[in-house]
Amino acid sequence: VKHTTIIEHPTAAALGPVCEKLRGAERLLITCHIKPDGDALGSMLALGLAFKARGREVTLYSEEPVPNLLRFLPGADLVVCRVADPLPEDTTLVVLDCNEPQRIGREAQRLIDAASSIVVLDHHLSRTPPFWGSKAHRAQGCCVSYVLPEIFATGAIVFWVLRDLGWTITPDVATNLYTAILSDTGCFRHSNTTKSTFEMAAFLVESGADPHGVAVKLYQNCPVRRQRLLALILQTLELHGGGRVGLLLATAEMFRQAQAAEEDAEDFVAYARCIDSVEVAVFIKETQPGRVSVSLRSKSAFNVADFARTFGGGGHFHAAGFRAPGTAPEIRDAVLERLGPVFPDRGKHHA
Ligand SMILES: [Mn+2]
Repeated sequence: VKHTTIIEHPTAAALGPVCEKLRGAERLLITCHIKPDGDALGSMLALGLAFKARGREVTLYSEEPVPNLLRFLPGADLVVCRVADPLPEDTTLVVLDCNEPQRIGREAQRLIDAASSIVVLDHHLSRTPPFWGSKAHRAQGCCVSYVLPEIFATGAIVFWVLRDLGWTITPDVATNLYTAILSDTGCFRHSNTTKSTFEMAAFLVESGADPHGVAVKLYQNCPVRRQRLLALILQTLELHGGGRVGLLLATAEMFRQAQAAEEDAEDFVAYARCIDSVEVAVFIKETQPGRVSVSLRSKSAFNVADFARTFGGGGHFHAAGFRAPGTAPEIRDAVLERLGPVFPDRGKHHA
C-alpha cells in the first residue's frame, strides 16, 4: 500500500506524550466502555492488532462480549471478558472511547489501581478534570490522556497514534478503523463528519478496508427479531413540545414478546430523530425489569450530554445517554418533566 494521502492532523504535538508512553509499553491491557459499539471495539482491535504485530503482550478486555453484529471485526475473537487478578506487573492500561472510569465497568478501579501507566484516548465530553489513576499515578506522570470532543471517532485518534508511531496500517487494522469511523459518523451523516473524515476513510480503503463489505455487515445483517421489536416500539411514538421532542419507548414486555435482547434495539433512537419537526429524540428501553437505558439525540443547539448528566449519564453534545433504575414509563415521565420547560407544549402535534 502506498501511503500517499496526507491527512490533516489537528494536534500532532499533543499526541507526543501518548506515543512516547505507548512506544515503550511491552504489556498492554486495552479496554473500552461498557456496551461497546463499532468505534469502541474497532479502536480497541486496531490498536491491539498493531501492538501484537510488534510482538507486544496485549490483552483486549471488554466487560461484555462482542455484540453479534460486530463479530466480523478482524481480531474480535481475541476480546476477553475477564482480566487476570492480580494484573501482571508493568501493565499499561489503555482506555479507548471512554474517559470516565465507571464507564469501563465493574473492574475499573482495580485496573486503574494496578496499572503502572494509563493512557486514555477519547472524544466524549468529560466532566472536568477527568479523574484517572491514583494520586501516585498522577504524581509520577503515569497517566496520559488525550480527549478531544471535536474528533469524529476515537478510531481517528488511534489512526493518528499509529501513524505517528510510524506503524503500517494493515488491512485488518484498516477494517477496524474504518468500522469505527463509519459507526461514529452515522455513515458520514452526523455533524462530526469533516473533510478529514473522508480523507482518513479513503486512506483506510487504500489500506485494505472494504466499504461495501463493512456496510453490509453493519447495516444489512440484522436478525428478524430486531424488526419485530421495532414494530412494537414504533407504536409508542409520542411528540411533545410542539413536535420538537420525539420519544420512543421499549418495555421489558416488548423485549419478551419479540424474543429480543438489548443489543437488538441498538440505534432505534434514530426513528424518532428522523422526524422533520423533532429536535431532541429520546429512546427509553427497559433492558431488565426495573432498569432502563436512555438514548438521547439532538438536531439543534440543545446539548443532550448536559441533559444526560442531570440523570448521571453523559456523552456528546448531539448524542448522549444514561442508565437509571425505574420502569420505562417512570423514566419517560421524569425525562419529559425536565424537557418541558425547555420545549413547552404548543398544543399541536400530539401523536
Ligand atoms: Mn466513539
